[in-house]
Amino acid sequence: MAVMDKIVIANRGEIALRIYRACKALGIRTVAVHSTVDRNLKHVALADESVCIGPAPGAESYLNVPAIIAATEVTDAVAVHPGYGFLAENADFAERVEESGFIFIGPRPETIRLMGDKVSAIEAMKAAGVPCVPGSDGPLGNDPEEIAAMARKIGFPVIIKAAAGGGGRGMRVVHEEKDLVNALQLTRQEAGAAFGDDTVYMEKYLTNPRHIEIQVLADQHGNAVHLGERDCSTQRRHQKVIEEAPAPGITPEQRAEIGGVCVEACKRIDYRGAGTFEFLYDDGQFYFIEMNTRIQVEHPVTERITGTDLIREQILVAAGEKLSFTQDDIQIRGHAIECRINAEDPETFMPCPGTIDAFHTPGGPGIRVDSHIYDGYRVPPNYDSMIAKIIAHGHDRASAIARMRVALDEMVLGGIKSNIALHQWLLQDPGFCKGGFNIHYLEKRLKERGGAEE
Ligand code: MV4
Repeated sequence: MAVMDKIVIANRGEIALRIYRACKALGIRTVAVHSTVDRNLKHVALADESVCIGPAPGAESYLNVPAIIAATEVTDAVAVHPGYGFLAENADFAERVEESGFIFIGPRPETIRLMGDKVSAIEAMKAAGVPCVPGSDGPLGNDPEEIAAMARKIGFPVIIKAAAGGGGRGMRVVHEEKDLVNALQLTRQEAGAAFGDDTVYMEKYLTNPRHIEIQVLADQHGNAVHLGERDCSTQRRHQKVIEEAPAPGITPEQRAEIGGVCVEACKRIDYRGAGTFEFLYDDGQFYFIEMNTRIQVEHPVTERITGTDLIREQILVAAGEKLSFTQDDIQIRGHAIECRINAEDPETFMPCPGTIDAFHTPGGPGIRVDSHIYDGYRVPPNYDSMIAKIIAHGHDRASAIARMRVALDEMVLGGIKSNIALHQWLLQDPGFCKGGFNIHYLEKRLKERGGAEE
């Protein structure tokens, strides 16, 4: 008997296929819910059942809560897996799923809500002993003198962030006191317009940090483990381009310490499912900034170095199973790197949808390709431009990079533009190959290269 009878895959693309595969391996039947332009998706063909939930725009299909709930009801499914993006971190959706009598494969709605508000997330994490960036420790008021005094105490530069923001949306760096009040008002206005919540808070601005995140997994019986860290510093305009695990230079002692802190925090807030603690890492210290309550795009690098199947574990803990391993069972083996392959213009980075007329995946030792595309597949213009992820593993970082270079050279992707050349360029960049660079590195190198970056 399978742990669950039937799961609705409330997503599209590579992650929908990834969820389908995990369900299939567990003997769980699947329902693919899809938009009208997504009838040709690979997981739609493979799933036991499929339901069209609306037209192409995400707002009318993958974000259409009543349609997804109805599809779950009519197919007699027991659970919903939200993947990443779309409704994955929507507390109201998780609540609707549970109120309708289904299992939401993710944290409890209250936890999603707690972490969705960055002010309450930081407050909860600080109380749980997680190191945070020095800051306002709560929402900012409107007294200019009080705010100026706070900024002076924290020390310039500071950053004003929207409580409802996150992932790079709704924030502003302030270098001098004279710019403070104006920056605060602008950020407040933008937050109110964008999120319907104008709550803002202040942190010390770390000028050149790395972005390192800790993967956790918790069951519904009070057990939690961490699966080490990922370095996600290779990004452009808040879009990750390459992720890797473990993070270069992080010692086993540092990993055990910060990982242990995250595990304790999970227990303290009664966390359920997979999650990620996002940190800025600067001068040997970790500073918590946000928590992601979903499976992430880059989960395969963690799977590869820990030998786990995170989607499988998400499903098992959602079904009420106990974690099948302890912290001591988790060993970090080798190094893994992920390149996100996007259908985009290599110069302008603009999305470039179109029909794929040739596709050959790389392979060989240590290579994994997570992708839903195939020869003849048409990449629709309506969604994210990521069409594949290549994950390379090796006994160390250098061998993972060497294997990734071979894989990128081997990959054939015809009919559309892609960022494969960007990855090939980065993988021979001396600074990238050295490792341990900060979040501004890629943008700096692109600027030096000239062209797209003004
Ligand atoms: C910061 C920061 C520096 N200092 N907070 C951007 C995304 C959002 N998750 C938080 N972000 C940042 N918060 C303080 N106190 C710099 C960034 C930041 C960043 C963080 C992670 C990855 C890429 C980034 C790119 C620019 C800025």
